[in-house]
Amino acid sequence: MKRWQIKASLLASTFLLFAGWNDPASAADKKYTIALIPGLTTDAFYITMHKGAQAAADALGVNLVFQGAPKFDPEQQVPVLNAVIGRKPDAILIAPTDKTQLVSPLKNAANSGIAVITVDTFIGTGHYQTGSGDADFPLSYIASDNIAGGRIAARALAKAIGEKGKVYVSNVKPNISTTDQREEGFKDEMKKYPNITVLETQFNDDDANKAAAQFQAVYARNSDLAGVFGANLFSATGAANGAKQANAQGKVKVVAFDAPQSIVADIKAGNIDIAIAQHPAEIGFYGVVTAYAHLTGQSVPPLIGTGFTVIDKSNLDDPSVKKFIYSD
Ligand code: T6T
Repeated sequence: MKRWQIKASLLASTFLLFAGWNDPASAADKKYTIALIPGLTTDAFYITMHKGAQAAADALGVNLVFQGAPKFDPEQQVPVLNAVIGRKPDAILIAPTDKTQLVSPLKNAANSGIAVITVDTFIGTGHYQTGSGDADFPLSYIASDNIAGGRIAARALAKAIGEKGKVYVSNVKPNISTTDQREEGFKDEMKKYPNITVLETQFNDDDANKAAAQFQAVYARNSDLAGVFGANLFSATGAANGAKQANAQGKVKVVAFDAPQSIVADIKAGNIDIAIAQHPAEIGFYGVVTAYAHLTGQSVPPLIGTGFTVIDKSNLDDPSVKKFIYSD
């Protein structure tokens, strides 16, 4: 190699080295930290969401932190959120446990430069980046279509009870976006069935034992009770347990939202008729991908919808269905 050739190649490599410092591509080489704050840590729904998020984080070389409270409760979630904000992650993915109580703590996160995305649940109206209202600042909302899910539940329960009789919704508590919308979709769809009466909703505070006791109380007042819609994992599990304790399993039909292993076992045993599985792994996966896209300068959609898989006795061993059963 001639001397000028050596000089030229040295120059070229030096240039490349320095160009790398300012090259936007090197921004993508930065190790981003994304925090995922679930509604609560011990729920198979969020455990499965975490798995999906971790798969995306591994693929993208992102550092994923999973931190949450042991109960689905804004009073416990806000201190967790504040601790996470203190660690200054690049982005926060959060399932807010209340539509209004999480607005101001999340605004603090956004004001300190952290990208905020909500997964599963939303704050405000769930319409983000509209330029109106005080809760449109999150970049994106990634979730199931919960109104549609409530409608699916209503149709399934109506069919199971021969389109007549008394039913009620076992629900968590008001002001949670997901479960509010499921109840709304369910009740609206039930208007199409004139011979079905929807009794007063029973709120269980995400406590399956309370949901079981409520089943027994409603059944004691209404021996002709035909069905229950359990609007989330603990509501459905509790309703099915209540039916067993009251010796009403099979007689009172139960439609469950969510599909952990235990609910699938209840379908096998005939205690639950149908489970509407959400796709929490997809929610977690797209959550991380969306945050990463934003952090690396891409535009992101304000809403990403994931689907459902309806599970009953006829399909629960089908591999294309089985993959949507939640991990414990
Ligand atoms: O149904 C899910 C979730 O979508 C909801 O927001 C809260 O409850 C679950 O986590 C199930 O327990």
